[in-house]
Amino acid sequence: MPKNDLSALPESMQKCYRLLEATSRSFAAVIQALDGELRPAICIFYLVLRGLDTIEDDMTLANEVKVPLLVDFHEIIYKTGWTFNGNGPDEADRHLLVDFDVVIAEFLKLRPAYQEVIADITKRMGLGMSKFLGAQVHTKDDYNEYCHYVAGLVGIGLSKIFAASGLESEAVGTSEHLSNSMGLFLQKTNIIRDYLEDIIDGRIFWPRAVWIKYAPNGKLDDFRAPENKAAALACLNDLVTDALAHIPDVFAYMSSLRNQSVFNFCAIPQVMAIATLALVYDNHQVFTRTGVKIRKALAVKLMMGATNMPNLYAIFGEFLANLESRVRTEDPSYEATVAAIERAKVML
Ligand code: PS7
Ligand code: MN
Ligand code: MN
Ligand code: MN
Ligand code: MN
Ligand code: MN
Repeated sequence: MPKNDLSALPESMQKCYRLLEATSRSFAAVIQALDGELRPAICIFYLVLRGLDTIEDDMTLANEVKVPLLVDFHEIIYKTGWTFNGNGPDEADRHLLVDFDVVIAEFLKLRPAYQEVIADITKRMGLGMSKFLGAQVHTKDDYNEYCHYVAGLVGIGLSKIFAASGLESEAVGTSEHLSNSMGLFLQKTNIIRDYLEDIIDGRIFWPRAVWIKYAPNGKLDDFRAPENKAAALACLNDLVTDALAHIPDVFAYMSSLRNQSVFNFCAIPQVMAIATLALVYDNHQVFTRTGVKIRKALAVKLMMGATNMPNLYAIFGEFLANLESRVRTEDPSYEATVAAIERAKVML
């Protein structure tokens, strides 16, 4: 079957691909390009987690309603006909849950090996999300733990599905530390970039142990004021430096892949993340406007280029050199940032 001909599929699977296109900014094309059984399995995995994240992100839901939904979501995906009429971060996400019965119908048709991975990851992510509804991200360990629940587990689950398909080695499925790092690099980039959006929504994911070192009056919100620009940039650059530390694991994981469609699927979010980290590094716009994003033309260039290890190294090398050219000796993280860049560059 040609990869974009959906007409031979059941109506409910066609509907799932339409929900995927409506809800994912960057994943729809790469998921539809995956080989064989991975295409429906990863599409459904995406929609299940997008549904769970829509509940997490729904700030109109009382925690007494939200917590049981998050914790029980791994059982909900087995309930034929279940739907939910709530308020997602946007209309497409809300609509996904209104039509969630089709996702469940297609989930139940997947091979049990895929269903078990998806249910296990959904269970652990829902529990982790609920734990952090009532807890703050105090320490760096908390920060790594939250990112593990919402993104590291995605990497671990994806890797187990890749291995179960036979398209990737068993080792990919068992290297959980590297899979976790793949997710943490994406999630930390998202959290750093979304400083203002998350504050406006009443959520804080920046770890207190880091920002308290810089916030002049002990409030994260202080970084928005123009007079606190130096402190804000110092904190931002500290967090970018922390994220850069995952790059060696990203290279090790990517080097272990052998299927081209899996490689492209994994590489594209990673190159978008390094480009985003370079964009936000030492950039005061993070504190003054929402939606700081790489240019569309750059995104297209990166997506087309990230197809093999030499090209992946070349793309990362370019952004690492750009970062290195912009470090300031007055920055409190200066030495740590240079060290993190050097540790990544020796692998190029
Ligand atoms: C199953 C393809 C490729 C080994 C929906 C892809 C929140 C950054 O925090 O809503 O709400 O602002 O912007 C994707 C590892 C996960 C991590 C995750 C599922 C890469 C729901 C992506 C994506 C692992 C939990 C952006 C993690 O959402 O975030 C599939 C390898 C979903 C990946 C969340 C965050 C994604 C994210 P927030 P967003
Ligand atoms: Mn979320
Ligand atoms: Mn979200
Ligand atoms: Mn804590
Ligand atoms: Mn975000
Ligand atoms: Mn995110």
